[in-house]
Amino acid sequence: MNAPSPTLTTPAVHDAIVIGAGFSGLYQAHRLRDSLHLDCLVLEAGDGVGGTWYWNRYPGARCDTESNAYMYYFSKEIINAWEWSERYPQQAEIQRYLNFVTDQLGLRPNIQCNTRVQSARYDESAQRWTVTTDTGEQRQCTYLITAIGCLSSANVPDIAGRDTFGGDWYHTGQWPHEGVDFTGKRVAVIGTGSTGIQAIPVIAQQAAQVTVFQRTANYSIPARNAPLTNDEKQYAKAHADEFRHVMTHNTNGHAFWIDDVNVFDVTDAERQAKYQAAWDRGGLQFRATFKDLLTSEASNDTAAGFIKARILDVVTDPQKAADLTDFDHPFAAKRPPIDSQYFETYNLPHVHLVNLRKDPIQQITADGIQTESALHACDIIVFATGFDAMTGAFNKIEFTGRDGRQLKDTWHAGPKTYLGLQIPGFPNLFTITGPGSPSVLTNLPPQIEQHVDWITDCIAHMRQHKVRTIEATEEAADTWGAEVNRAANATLLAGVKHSWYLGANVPGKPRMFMPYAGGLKRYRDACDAVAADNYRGFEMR
Ligand code: FAD
Ligand code: NA7
Repeated sequence: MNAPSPTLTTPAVHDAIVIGAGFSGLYQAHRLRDSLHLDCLVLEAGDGVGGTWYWNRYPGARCDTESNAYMYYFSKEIINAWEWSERYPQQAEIQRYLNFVTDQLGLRPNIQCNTRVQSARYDESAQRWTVTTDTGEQRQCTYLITAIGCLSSANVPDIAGRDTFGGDWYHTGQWPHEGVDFTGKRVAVIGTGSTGIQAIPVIAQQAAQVTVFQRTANYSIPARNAPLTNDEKQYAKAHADEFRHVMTHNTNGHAFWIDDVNVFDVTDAERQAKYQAAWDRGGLQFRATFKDLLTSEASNDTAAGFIKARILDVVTDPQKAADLTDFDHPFAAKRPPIDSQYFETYNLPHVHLVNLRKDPIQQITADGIQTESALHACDIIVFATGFDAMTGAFNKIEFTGRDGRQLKDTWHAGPKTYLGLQIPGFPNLFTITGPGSPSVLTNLPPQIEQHVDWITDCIAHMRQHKVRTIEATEEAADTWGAEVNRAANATLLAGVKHSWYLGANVPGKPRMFMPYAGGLKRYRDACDAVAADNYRGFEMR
């Protein structure tokens, strides 16, 4: 879908430029334009709005967050005008939702699609950013806001021989808009994260043969997706304020609380009953059964054991069952997937599993994937290999800040931010869901609203006090970095050394725990306290 480009009369100098037209960019543009009355332009690489839900069109793509929590809550009008059809919305439905919001807010004239920002340079004398796009166009602005997504830079592993493959290959995050026909095809799927786990059962319904290449065995909880009943739809609207309250006052941004009880506070029988009830209900809420699941290994072992037993109940082939449950990390210490018939799919005779820990990939040949023990012939390879998370989209833009400093140098040893909102040396550059914010560890829409509201209030404050520039100090960023480390080390998450939360999935990427694991409520309180204390840790000039 083509969004109209601004006309030639659009001035080349804007108050604000927002990069990206997903959940973040759309809401940010609305707030800057409609609350602060700024001239705001959104530049988007894709041919339409939607961000993640514009790009990730692989079979089975849907949200793991329940629909009543995967939406904006800032407008009652929008809440009441939109209706989700399923417990977990599919990609196409979320994309429709974001187009609907774009139209409701009348944002299209402010969005220029098919425009990838290549560089952004700060001019200290003019106190402006100059943004250069892939069309060679330059635009300037006082405030530059990145809404470029924490999972928007595809990670396609550079496996030897990839370019010699005679069939077609696709990455799930760059899926062709016309779709892929798997009928009669032999399909190789590399990766068993949330995406692979969603895609594999759907691909298996069409393909003649599916071979899954698993590097790390993954836990998964049944999603138990279903159409929403009219009662459920009405309940969600009638209780919107309550949902919003829960989502903004808990750790994870979802519309449920984490149970305030530890694993060993209950008897074995009570614990099993709680796990079983959560398993039967399905979804990410399984993680909320006990409050110490992510802080105590012994407690986590009980959940891991429960899940393993359920998988063994399902998978009939003993070798597949052993490989699928050969876990090497605590439950939910990496992003926990939820699924529809994932483990059941391995009972189909045309679905095979290769355990890469025992039989690593050597190369891709013209005919398929060669592991140590065999050539797995295929017609299509699907890379469900995830993303260069949190910093990947930043590294694709050449940011030059004050004194000519380059972002890639500043982040040489890992990302450094203050509250995940600003980077020392880069005045008036704001980052939505940047590294150092909770980002991928929480449900994202409520966090995005919080970031955008904070940034908007900050810019309003600057204008009210005739402040031209704001910049995080090095000291504030260092102190916040220490807090991000402390929060990670208080959980089991930081101990999983091969996790993408630490950048371990991308060769050569500095290892640093990037998201803030202290929870959304604590994070919001920290941001509010900084603002209330006259933007402590920022220099305003
Ligand atoms: P994005 O949606 O990633 O949008 C960023 C936009 O910026 C993109 O459109 C991109 O094209 C554009 N862009 C990037 N760089 C440039 C550039 N240089 N120039 C111009 N444009 C640029 N989150 C949840 O909370 N719950 C879920 O269940 C969930 N499921 C997910 C499933 C998948 C498959 C993926 C990939 C992510 C999922 N997420 C989920 C995370 C999801 O990314 C966020 O929920 C949300 O969509 C992020 O919105 P955003 O606007 O911040 O970023
Ligand atoms: P993930 O969670 O990063 O999963 C990627 C999968 O691909 C995971 O199983 C990886 O194994 C595997 N992988 C990555 N690189 C390779 C190579 N080189 N060889 C073999 N296997 C590889 O990405 P998803 O897209 O599933 O999910 C990301 C987010 O999107 C998630 O938060 C949801 O919100 C949706 P590993 O575990 O690294 O050993």
